[in-house]
Amino acid sequence: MTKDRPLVCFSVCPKDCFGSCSLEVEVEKGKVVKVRGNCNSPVNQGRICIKGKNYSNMVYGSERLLYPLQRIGKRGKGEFKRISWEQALDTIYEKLKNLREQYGPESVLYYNRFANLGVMKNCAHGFWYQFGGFTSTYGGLCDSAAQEAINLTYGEVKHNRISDIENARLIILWGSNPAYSNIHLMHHINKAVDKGAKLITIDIRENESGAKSHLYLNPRPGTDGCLALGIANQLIENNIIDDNFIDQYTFGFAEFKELVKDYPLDKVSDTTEIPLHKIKSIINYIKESPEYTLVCVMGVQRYTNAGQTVRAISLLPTLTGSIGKKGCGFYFSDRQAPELDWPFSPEKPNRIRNSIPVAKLASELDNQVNPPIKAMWIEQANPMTSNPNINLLAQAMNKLDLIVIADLFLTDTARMADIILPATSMFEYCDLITGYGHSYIQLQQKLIEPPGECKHESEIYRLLGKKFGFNLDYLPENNLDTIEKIIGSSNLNVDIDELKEKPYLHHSYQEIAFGDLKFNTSTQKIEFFSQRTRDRWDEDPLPVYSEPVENKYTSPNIYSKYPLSLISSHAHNKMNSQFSDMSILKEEPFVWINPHDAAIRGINENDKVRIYNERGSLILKAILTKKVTPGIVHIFFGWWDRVHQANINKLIRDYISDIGYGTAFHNCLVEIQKAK
Ligand SMILES: Nc1nc2c(c(=O)[nH]1)N[C@H]1C(S)=C(S)[C@@H](COP(=O)(O)OP(=O)(O)OC[C@H]3O[C@@H](n4cnc5c(=O)[nH]c(N)nc54)[C@H](O)[C@@H]3O)O[C@H]1N2
Ligand SMILES: Nc1nc2c(c(=O)[nH]1)N[C@H]1C(S)=C(S)[C@@H](COP(=O)(O)OP(=O)(O)OC[C@H]3O[C@@H](n4cnc5c(=O)[nH]c(N)nc54)[C@H](O)[C@@H]3O)O[C@H]1N2
Ligand SMILES: [Mo]
Repeated sequence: MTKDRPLVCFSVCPKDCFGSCSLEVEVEKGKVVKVRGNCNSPVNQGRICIKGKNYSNMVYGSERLLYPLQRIGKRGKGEFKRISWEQALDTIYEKLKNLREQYGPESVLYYNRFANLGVMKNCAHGFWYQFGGFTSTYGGLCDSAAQEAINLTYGEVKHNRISDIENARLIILWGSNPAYSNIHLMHHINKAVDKGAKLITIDIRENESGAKSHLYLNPRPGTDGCLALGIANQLIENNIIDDNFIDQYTFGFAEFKELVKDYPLDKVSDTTEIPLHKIKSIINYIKESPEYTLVCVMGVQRYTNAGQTVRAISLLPTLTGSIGKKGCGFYFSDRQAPELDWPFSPEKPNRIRNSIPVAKLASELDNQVNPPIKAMWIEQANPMTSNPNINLLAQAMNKLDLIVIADLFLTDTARMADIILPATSMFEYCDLITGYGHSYIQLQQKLIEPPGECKHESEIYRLLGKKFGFNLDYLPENNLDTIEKIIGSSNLNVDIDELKEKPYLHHSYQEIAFGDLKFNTSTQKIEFFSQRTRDRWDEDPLPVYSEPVENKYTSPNIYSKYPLSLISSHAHNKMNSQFSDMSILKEEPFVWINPHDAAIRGINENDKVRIYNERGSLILKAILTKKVTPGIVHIFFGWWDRVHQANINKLIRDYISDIGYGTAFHNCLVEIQKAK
């Protein structure tokens, strides 16, 4: 072996994504020089996305924060000076201690989301529990509405091993764009289609996954629940159902059958604005292949009617008995891996105030009383880009006494902070990763030392905990000993050395989800009728359709000024709001608009356009395309204000979903004009 040959190590991408790709990383002289997919891993067989390939630029790029910073100018102006860790932590210690004394621990909002999926994120518990409490958020920006809806209906959120989709004869992609968001699933979908499977796409636009579709349905945004009930009605009327399966494994079918009678074809076509013949066509496809796979991900559940919509859609495969078998099923996400234990928790204080739905952070932050929120600690999150109603959120954050953020980059949120703490990248700490696109547990290895003065959260909390005199046993260091203890207390039948070589699958894993036909709902059956939906959410036990907010029917006054629906999707070159600032992936922000809508506004291809409503306005480049129907404008989510002046969440109000406290990002009306 020559002296300079790079070391090849295995790890995993911890990003909040379906992929959770196994990585092969080349390290040379203590630096990451190349990142590729691990060809021998059952997770990705070498596949990796464009961001993954560019991770070394993320680690070493000039945008990376390397030292603690303190704000010097006005908040939000982005003027900072370099300070030492000692200065940063002393300042934070003094302020937090005083706020706790004066207002109580609940005056601090601890805000953490899911930039990374690892269990080491729990290291914050040890600090905040010993702090005596805090305020936290509940619900989600991502999938909480759908998760809860599926739990209410099936008892668990899981699906077959993704390669099983190759056995499908019919695949319906509903509000999902795996070509961008779940490349492994897309790989198997493509193989299925090459083998002759039929593909149907249901999306408000021509998305990147539907190119090979045999049928395309474009519902009016947020009307998918109505479409699902209409399809159910047709399947039942035409006896394209599996009576035995329904009898044995479901609850409440008689009531459901009555409900769907209210959704005849012509009414469904009117409501969804899908031509009648196309709805008939999907019924025919299901008639030909009653055992089929339905993939339904986030698109349909970013509306105020999210939970009932997902309940209605998820029940369709049940009607034809497409559950618990090869080559069919309902796919949302696969959460079969056991939840990992965190064996270092001190006693939970009784002053944890769980009072802010994250969907409504912008309007609720400033509404908390006894005590009000005075400080915000933010890690693994970029609320000033990724949460709705940003201008309002900025106003509320501007009133705070202290904002601390740990991040790798000077994000829109970091720009609001008083103290910025430089955090570690995925190659600079170890962790255990459980994903949601598959059920493997994988070891993330520490491969290099952090650059500059970057520190992992566990170290930040240990240093700050020392100042407070906290018990450091509850603030474990980030190392393999800690990981080993987590493996032990989580009863995983695997050790670190095995995990270094390959991903781990728990013995309870089902290749074919629900293959045992056991359902963990209150009736132990798949629930058409869900009493829990009423008890927990005060919603109809049946998945009834209701019009979402902010559209031509529910808000005619807003619609008369802002007649276009703004829909945002996740981008191939970003991970939520991450990588927007990386020069190599940087681009001019653009909006898709139908040529008809453009023409009546005198807008031409590549024109700069102002897109606005009463909450805000931004300038983007117009792309004229029939991929969106008239009445809809489409933007990829994640551009920042600081880099692109194109933060679309300025335009979006903070609406919450019916079930699961989700965020209804897609209920948003705007207008567009040529920019002056
Ligand atoms: N490359 C990449 N991968 C990612 C991410 C990323 O940012 N970039 N993010 C990860 C995360 S956190 C998530 S949550 C997932 C998201 O994964 P997906 O759910 O696949 O992504 P989205 O882009 O939110 O939405 C999917 C589709 O829903 C459509 N849609 C919107 N509204 C409606 C509607 O009313 N009806 C119908 N039928 N369709 C509608 C959109 O046009 C879009 O094509 O991806 C994960 N993977
Ligand atoms: N309009 C619109 N808004 C959306 C969506 C949409 O479709 N449309 N999608 C929503 C969805 S599905 C999601 S999941 C949310 C995502 O919203 P967030 O969970 O806030 O995620 P990100 O925007 O990716 O921000 C994560 C931040 O954590 C930082 N980070 C990365 N690694 C580390 C680390 O190890 N330590 C620390 N301290 N920081 C780290 C990153 O640099 C980044 O700034 O956005 C939601 N917002
Ligand atoms: Mo998400």
